[in-house]
Amino acid sequence: MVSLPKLAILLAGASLSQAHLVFVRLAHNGVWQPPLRFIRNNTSPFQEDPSGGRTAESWWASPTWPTDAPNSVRCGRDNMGWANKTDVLKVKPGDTMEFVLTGASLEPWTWDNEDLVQWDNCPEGRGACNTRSNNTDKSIRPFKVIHPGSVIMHLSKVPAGQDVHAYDGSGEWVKIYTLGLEIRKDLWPDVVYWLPLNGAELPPRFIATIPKQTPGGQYLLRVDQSVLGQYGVDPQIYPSCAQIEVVSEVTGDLPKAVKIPEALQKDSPGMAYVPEHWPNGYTYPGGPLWDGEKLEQDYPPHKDLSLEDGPPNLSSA
Ligand SMILES: [Cu+2]
Repeated sequence: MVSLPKLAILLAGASLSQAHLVFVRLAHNGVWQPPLRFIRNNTSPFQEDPSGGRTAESWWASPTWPTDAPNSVRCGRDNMGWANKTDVLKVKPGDTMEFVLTGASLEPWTWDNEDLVQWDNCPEGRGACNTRSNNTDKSIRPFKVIHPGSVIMHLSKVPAGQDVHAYDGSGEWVKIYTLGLEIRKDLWPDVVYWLPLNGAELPPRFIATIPKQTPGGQYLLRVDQSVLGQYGVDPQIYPSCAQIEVVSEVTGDLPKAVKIPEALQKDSPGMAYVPEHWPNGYTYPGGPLWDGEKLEQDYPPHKDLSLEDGPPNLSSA
């Protein structure tokens, strides 16, 4: 019997109340853009889910759930209501795209308060911080990931004849980025280390590359931290979508991969903790990963360890 990582247990309660997050800002080739300029996001304090489902009315940073309205799962509650107010960012294949998140405690209507948030001159070139208090642990807290789970990014091409401002994401999505977990034998028996969570310290950067083979055209670029479902609690979804136009000589379509919300249901691969598959049978959520050439199953690099074999030899770890 494999024990669930202690950290996940400790955080399961917290994740429901205080640990929510929203990706609010992107950098293109390392240049930070104004918050939400290219990202559809409903920054109203209270948001409606048109399905009237589990999140019929939610606080702005509350999670989306797999059974919420399809469009809420794709790009966030009421994202179509904001699509027309969102600009389109021109990019090229090979360009990098980075996203930064804020926590639920940093509401958009407080963003002009410099005691809470800085958007410029942040340490290490990050896209959000609080520099008033020298970036101490307290001040970076709103920018942490406080859930176990992967950060993933997908592209969905706008169908011919449509404009990205009107596209609802009901077509195909292909994953171009995953930051998931590492197996750290020195943490035995809780060997699963979620890289976005980073022990609840400042998270790593979330930087994807637009694959060189990406055909020209308009796309939604979706970023999400899908929180692992466990103990009967459904997975949580924290999607944001940027509107981009890829300027490229390449023609055609992306490989067909997944539909959303179908690929992000609670029984979909990677969305929930499954004891008999943990961790060696674990697959990341959101379908296969496309590197521009190959579309491949997206696994963590954990095949070297079987928990059933007992503690690893730490001297060789
Ligand atoms: Cu949360």
